[in-house]
Amino acid sequence: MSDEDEIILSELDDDELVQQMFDDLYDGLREEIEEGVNILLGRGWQPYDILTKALVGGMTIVGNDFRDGILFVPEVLQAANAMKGGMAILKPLLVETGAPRVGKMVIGTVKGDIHDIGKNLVSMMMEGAGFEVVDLGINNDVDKYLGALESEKPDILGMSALLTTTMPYMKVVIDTLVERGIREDYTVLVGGAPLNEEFGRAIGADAYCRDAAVAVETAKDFMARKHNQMAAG
Ligand code: B1M
Repeated sequence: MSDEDEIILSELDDDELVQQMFDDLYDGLREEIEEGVNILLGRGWQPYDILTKALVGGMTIVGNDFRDGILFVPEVLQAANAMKGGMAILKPLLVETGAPRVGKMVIGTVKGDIHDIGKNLVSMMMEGAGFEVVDLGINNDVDKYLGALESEKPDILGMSALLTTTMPYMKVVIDTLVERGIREDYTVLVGGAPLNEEFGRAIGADAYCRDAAVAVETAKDFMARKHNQMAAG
């Protein structure tokens, strides 16, 4: 592309810019994504709207072409890297709400699974809603979860899985909590693209969360119930 053809992001209107960000995310252009996020912030967009409309929207297109064999792992990794660049700018803005601490959550992606974008988004949104979040990262076996529950004493255990082959591991963790007699000590929330409500129920989770916003609302509901029970008891 010649210099004359170069797209100046700041000269695009909002719709054009979001479309261009879809293309830039697809092409794994981290700096352009960061610039796009900053431009939208400068235009008064809410961080959550940038996250869901520009970044998650773009990642959905990447996901479809990955599924259809048009994109491959290296390209998707670059797209994920570009997405993380945008998320890093938004994180402090989503987290700095001044909300009072409402509870504590330990969250991690299950064993065998290295997808972390959705989990990171959930962590950010939970922190923004006033939860203290301990993020265990990816590829967590049952001992990692149990160790963190023991040392962190959270109200909520969150688990993420993006693969049909790794989602059954959530049941391994929940069954172990039952065996140890500590299942009732925690609210267990699960999420990830291949899950659904039925799966959440079948493995004995308290709730399946379709997205990060639902995770926040569900977590708040469970905390309110817990406080009511404590007040009554
Ligand atoms: Co992967 N991958 N991937 N991948 N990847 C999927 C998941 C896939 C659906 C793509 C496809 O075929 N269409 C497919 C899974 C098929 C299946 O099992 N049904 C797949 C595959 C097959 C694989 C590999 C096996 C590919 C290979 O090697 N041949 C491999 C597996 C590696 C492993 O984990 N062992 C692999 C690798 C990768 C990359 C490393 C390249 C990269 C991950 C980079 C990273 O995360 N750092 C990657 C990516 C990026 C994807 C897609 C394209 C995007 C996932 C994503 O980040 N979405 C994905 C396609 C898709 O999902 N459409 C795909 C954006 C994110 C915001 O959404 O993660 O759904 P999501 O999170 C949401 C909700 O689900 C929910 O809230 C989030 C925010 O709203 N949520 C929770 C998630 N976790 C939660 C936890 C909670 C609550 C809510 O707890 C309380």
